[in-house]
Amino acid sequence: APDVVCLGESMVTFLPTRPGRLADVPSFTRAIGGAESNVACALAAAGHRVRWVGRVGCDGFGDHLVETIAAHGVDVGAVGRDPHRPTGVYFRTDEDRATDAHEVVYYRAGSAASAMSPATVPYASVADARILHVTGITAALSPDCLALLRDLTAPRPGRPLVSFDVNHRPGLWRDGNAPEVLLELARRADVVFVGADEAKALWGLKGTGAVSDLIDGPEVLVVKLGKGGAYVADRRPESFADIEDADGVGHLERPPRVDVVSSVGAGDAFAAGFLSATLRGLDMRTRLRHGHLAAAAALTVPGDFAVPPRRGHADRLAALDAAAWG
Ligand code: KDG
Repeated sequence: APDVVCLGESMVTFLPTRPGRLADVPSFTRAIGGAESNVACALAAAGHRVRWVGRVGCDGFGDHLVETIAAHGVDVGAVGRDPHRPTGVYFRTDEDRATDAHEVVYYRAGSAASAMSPATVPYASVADARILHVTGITAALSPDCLALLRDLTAPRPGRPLVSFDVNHRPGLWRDGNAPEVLLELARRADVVFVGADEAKALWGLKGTGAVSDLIDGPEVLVVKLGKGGAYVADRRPESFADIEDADGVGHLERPPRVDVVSSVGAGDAFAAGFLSATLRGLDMRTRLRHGHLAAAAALTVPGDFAVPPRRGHADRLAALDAAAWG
């Protein structure tokens, strides 16, 4: 049985061969993207048993995704193939280093993955995992995909622990209902990852306390503050002893300083590092540090995914004293 099942759409990703406006970029390099399969590949690299559940077309791009993700050591046996719908694709430009702004265009409306539903993805494909990792991207893909997320995360006996990354992608939400849908899904999860920037854009919240008050369901809430670090609120009663902050509600851990090449995929890497350390029963500070280390790997490559440091290496880096950390 897998330690983690990651469920969501993966896409062939086209990275620009030079900076500038999308309108001016003459050629692109093929890579792969997809928040959930990024998490799956990083968890596999950290030595965990991982399954990716998604849906791709019966086309060469679908083959490429399945083969590449499998080559990272992820079980792809439950990936669906849709004979009528294509594999999703997306293009992006380089980030502006000062503002992080970049252009993204998705060709994924009507994709194979948008046909994921309770009918096409059986609960059995996730039921045997310890953790089910999903994100808010799936909620925006189609009404069927949202119904699937609601079905898989509904309370039921023996359900895997649900990890939910809010992953607000404004370009995918057409109806203006992202704030309510993403809050509903976050509240029913066990572990939630959210960027402070996302919480501000979605719910007008400022400050980790406000986020923690609004998203009041999950036992573990991680609020990511970018260069400011990541904050965890741990509400499991038995683990309050871990918590070191003066206010008694959480812990902030700063990231190592790196020269950022592209921030796309850093959140996925962070989630993978944190979940890996969670599976290993490590304390909250160490979970945050493993998140930061995996994120640092992703931040320093142009693509959406970077292989994180191996487990033993990450353990040694996480054990460096405070001066080595931002
Ligand atoms: O987190 C990185 C993802 O955003 C990227 O790989 C593509 O899944 C993707 C999306 O929907 O934007």
